[in-house]
Amino acid sequence: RPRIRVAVVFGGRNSEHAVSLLGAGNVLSAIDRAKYDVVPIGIGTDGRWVLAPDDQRFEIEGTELPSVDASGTEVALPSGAGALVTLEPGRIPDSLGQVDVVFPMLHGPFGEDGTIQGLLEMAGVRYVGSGVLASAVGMDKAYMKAVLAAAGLPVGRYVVVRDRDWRLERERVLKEIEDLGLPVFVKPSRAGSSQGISRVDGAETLERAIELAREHDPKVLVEAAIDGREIECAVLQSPGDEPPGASVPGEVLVNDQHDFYDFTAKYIGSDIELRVPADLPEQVAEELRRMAVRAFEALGCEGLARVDFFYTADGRLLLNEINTMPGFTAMSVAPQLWAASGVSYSELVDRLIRLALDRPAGLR
Ligand code: G1L
Repeated sequence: RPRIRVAVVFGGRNSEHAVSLLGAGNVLSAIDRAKYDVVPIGIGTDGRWVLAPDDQRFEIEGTELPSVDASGTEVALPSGAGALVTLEPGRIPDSLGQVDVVFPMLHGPFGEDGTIQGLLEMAGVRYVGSGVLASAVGMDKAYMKAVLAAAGLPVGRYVVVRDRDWRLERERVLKEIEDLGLPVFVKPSRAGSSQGISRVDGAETLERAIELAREHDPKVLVEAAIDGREIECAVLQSPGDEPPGASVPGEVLVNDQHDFYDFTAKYIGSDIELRVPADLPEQVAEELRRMAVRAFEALGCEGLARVDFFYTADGRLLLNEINTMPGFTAMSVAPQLWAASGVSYSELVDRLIRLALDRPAGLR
């Protein structure tokens, strides 16, 4: 039986380059080499695609974050079968080559926002994880909230501040935000990370927070703060016609001086703790898992997603967000939740690849 060729694509021109490499490094180590031939493809911070050496260990050294080594063999082969490509600004690849399946591990703009998925659709190459629409919706918090709410799922109150509204109708926008009360969280609507996010406790810092978020995205989301425990659940597509499955829920405990679950806390510092399973009444855990699956289906997700909730003191569950490309090192939340649910990291990687290979071509 011919071995299956899997291209793992990682890196990219965005702030989460290093996060992507850490995840890709873990996938490269966990992937079953007896079943799969692996083609590691790195995208440098300059946007160049390179065929990376397969022995690469992506680790944080001191405070130095890992980055794609641009000295790798540049991926530039003729078009048609067997071809891989160089991606330069303003040029799209001729072909993504002779691989059976691509495992995209790219965060943020040009990664999890549906663009690489679209590129792969056009090239007729199968890939792991959600498709174009779910990826794009999952990347844009304003649309994500709208889709979740339209599916009847409980989301917190929020205001979307679009570029034009902010420039021309600021007073009206500020009034609308006032109705959310304080504190509020101000976030770029689309951004791969926690960058540009701030918590606003007083009206005098709101405008500054919006301006900061606008440095990352002209579309900004302002959310009413929700006082509740942070519970997360991972949803995994099932083979065939079986409905997706939900992991045991876990609770994220942030135990430090960080203002909230910020970029450093999330990826570099180890000052967050995941309690698995979350200490919840049985019916609440069951309801949460059902809601997680409904969220997955509302966006039309595929493969894996992580769904984040708030559980309030008065016993309500609210959906905070769904992440179609959650952190994916073996120690990340979604893999940990599946490990606690009986699916090891390497099994998870294998299941995701098989789901992608089994995916029918065309519309779904
Ligand atoms: F398996 C999926 F769904 F395809 C998948 C793909 C990528 C899940 C999670 C990720 N995560 C990432 O690519 C990352 C950018 C967070 C790096 Cl770990």
